[in-house]
Amino acid sequence: MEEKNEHYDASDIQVLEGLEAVRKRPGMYIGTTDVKGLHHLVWEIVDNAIDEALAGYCNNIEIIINKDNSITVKDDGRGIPVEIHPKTGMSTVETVYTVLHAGGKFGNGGYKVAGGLHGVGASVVNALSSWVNVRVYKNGKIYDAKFENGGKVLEKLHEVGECSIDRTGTTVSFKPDATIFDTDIYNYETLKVRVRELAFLNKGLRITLRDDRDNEDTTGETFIYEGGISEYVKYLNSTKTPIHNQIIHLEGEENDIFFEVALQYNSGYTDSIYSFVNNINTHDGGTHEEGVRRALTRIINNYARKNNILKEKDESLTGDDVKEGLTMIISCKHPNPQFEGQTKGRLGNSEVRKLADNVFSGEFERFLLENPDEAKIIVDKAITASHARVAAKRARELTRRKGGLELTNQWGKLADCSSKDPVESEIFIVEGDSAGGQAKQGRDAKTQAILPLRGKILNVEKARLDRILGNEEIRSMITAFGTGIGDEFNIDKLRYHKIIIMTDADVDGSHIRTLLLTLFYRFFRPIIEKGHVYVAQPPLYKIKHGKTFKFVLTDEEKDNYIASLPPTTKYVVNRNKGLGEMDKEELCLTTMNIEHRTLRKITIEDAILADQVFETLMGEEVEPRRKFIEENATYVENLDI
Ligand code: 1YM
Repeated sequence: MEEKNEHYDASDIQVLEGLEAVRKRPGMYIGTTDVKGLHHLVWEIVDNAIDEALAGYCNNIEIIINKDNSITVKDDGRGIPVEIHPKTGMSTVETVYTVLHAGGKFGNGGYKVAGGLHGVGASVVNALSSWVNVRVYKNGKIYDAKFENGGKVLEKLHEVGECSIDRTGTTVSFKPDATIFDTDIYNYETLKVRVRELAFLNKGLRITLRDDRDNEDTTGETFIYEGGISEYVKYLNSTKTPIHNQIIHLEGEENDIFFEVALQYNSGYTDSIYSFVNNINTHDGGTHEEGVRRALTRIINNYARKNNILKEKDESLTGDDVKEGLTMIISCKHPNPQFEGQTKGRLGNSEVRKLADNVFSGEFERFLLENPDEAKIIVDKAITASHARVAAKRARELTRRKGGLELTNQWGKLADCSSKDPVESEIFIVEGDSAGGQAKQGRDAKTQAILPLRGKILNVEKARLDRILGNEEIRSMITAFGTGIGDEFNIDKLRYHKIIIMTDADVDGSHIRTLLLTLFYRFFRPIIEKGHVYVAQPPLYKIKHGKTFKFVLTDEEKDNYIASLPPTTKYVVNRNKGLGEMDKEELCLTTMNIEHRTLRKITIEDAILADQVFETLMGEEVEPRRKFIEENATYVENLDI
């Protein structure tokens, strides 16, 4: 301390005590001292540059990971003020970098970040670094200040040269203190994800990220998005299938609170809704998100009713219905945000709810009126979601009410396997009581469960999904799976790792398969995605000659087999129409026995196709149905039209 210069006085003691408090309890200031905390330091410095961009003075930010794992952040803003600050007697640069909570006192206006106030993070970074260098370009001059060992002044702010009068900005380099952090190695990808996000959230701001550790000649990667959050939505939807072309972008401002939303629906069933306040992700939502959700639900309902898409008797669409397949970014810039909740991930300002609702409803309603085609797509999507929701609820109630497994051996009931190990357990869903009976007699009772379905109840064209879920065998199937359904679904509880659909090779069989795949796709999608669903392949032909016979799966196999017989051989070919045409030994040997059978694994594409077939078969209009069946004749095998 003796090395300190003559300016050392009572206020300096306060300063050092302040920084010492940060070093004693770093968690209180940056959350953790693991790799997350290490990266947090970068954002504390970058935030000051972003604030300068939000204030309208900075267009370019550069972040460099240096060879020694120190970080450099540069901006082309006004430069941190250099004059002596009346309260501290130090330059403002030093004040910002050594006095805790300094920023708020000096920054006038602007948007404050989550941790607290403008510029506050700089002193925290200094306290947790082994050295910090600050360079300011301002007034045609270049100034440096240097700190070491957790914020002790090594060189007070002083002029080091001259620059063009147009050249302004701040460059900060720092090396995190290795005695405080668990690791001192920065991860480029971690930085890149947030840099990209910051570029999306601040349209037109150019941010470059560079890693000099392996090679100093790299130019790094530059992120700049003139479209802002609309480009964010486009980026998020790039791996999905958008169902309308336009990305809807709405914005408004009131009392210095700036609010914007971008959204686009995709064909998926989950939503990707992210909200931000002053560039901070509000994981737990808050008033800005509530305002938008409320307005979105109300406006879509109003539009659907006005245009008679939703009839008087119809139930209203819920918030869940209108967010299915929705990709949306909500961004709010607020001069005085109140962050609430345990992780401060929720915006609390009540005035924002009204503002968000007003801005969103006005602009979104206008969009729907001006774009009737897109409006129809969006409303239809929500209505389909509401049907699925009602069906899932009904199914849940029904499976709950019936409860328990019915493990009796009567027709139409599940014959379970004795193994409790899902990995080796299989369930055959068999069309028809007679084939079901045969399968039960010939199965390997240890690992193979059998559930017969009575075909007549499953008249796909006439039954709606919710009615199908009311069907008793379907319900025992759902109960047997063990996973639950809808939002209670849990794949870890699946009792059989192979679910095998075994149906006849005719129209009814094809219908039942379509129905089951649709059902799985809508309510048990992960069992398809994880590869648990199969279709059994019963032989198509039985070729008899003398006392021997041979089962084959395809026409090609049949022709090859016949060609391989000696020339005078007499043979008879039977086409297998149904499973019931085989006796139980034949069925089990050819179709169920692990050694001899062929199973086809169902992919998500198979299931999507089945879902479309189902939708079209259910449709009220005859012409599209007819056309669809013609075009998909190979899939909807042998369907008479
Ligand atoms: C690489 C990090 O810190 N840039 C930066 C910081 C400030 C300003 C400009 C600035 C702010 C204001 C006026 C103001 C800060 N200034 C302060 C304080 N980049 C980086 N660029 N002039 C310049 O807010 O009025 C804190 S941060 F407090 F001194 F104003």
